Amino acid sequence: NKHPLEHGWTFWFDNPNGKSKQATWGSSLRPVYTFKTVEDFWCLYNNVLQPSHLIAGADFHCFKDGIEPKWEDPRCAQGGKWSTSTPRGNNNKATLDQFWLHTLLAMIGEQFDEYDEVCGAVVSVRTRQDKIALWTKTASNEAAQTSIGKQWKSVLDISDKIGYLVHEDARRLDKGAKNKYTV
Ligand code: M7G
Repeated sequence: NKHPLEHGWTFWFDNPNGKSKQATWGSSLRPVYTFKTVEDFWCLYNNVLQPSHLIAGADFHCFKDGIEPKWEDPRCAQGGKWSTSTPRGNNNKATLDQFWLHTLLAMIGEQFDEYDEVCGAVVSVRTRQDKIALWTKTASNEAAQTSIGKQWKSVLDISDKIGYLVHEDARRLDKGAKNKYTV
């Protein structure tokens, strides 16, 4: 008897070898696995889903079933993301795996008070600095977002400030976009 989760969740993978400056963003982004039970989550996680298995340039996305990990998805379009990068150093990869696992467990266990606001999470392996982000639905809802941001920091056990970037600002201003909230 498997233990069902509140929602199904889908893992998406973006093949960095398929990326080029000319290619349209997201053209190599594909849903790869959907899980609906605790047991299936662990099976996937243990076999494939640790970020330390990824090569530089790759991302894992884990989103609520039915939500695409794109600004363009109607559930994401008015939203934004909290993000943090892992500290440099020897334990970098272990820390990234731990951040990712703790984020996934908090999401699929619906641990956030405003769990309905959560769309999904993204981990990005980059040569300079790895990063992880938590996407939420309604950027204008400051109370919900700051509550999620604070809870996420406690899930990750970090005390450094984290910022919330609105997708629409990222879309319009790219690297010039500024955080809307910090906690
Ligand atoms: P990034 O999220 O800043 O991180 O994305 P990265 O550089 O470490 O990969 C870089 C660029 O990809 C952005 O400036 C956009 O041009 C594009 N991009 C990223 N996302 C998440 C989206 C998206 O959801 N939709 C579209 N159309 N472009 C995106």
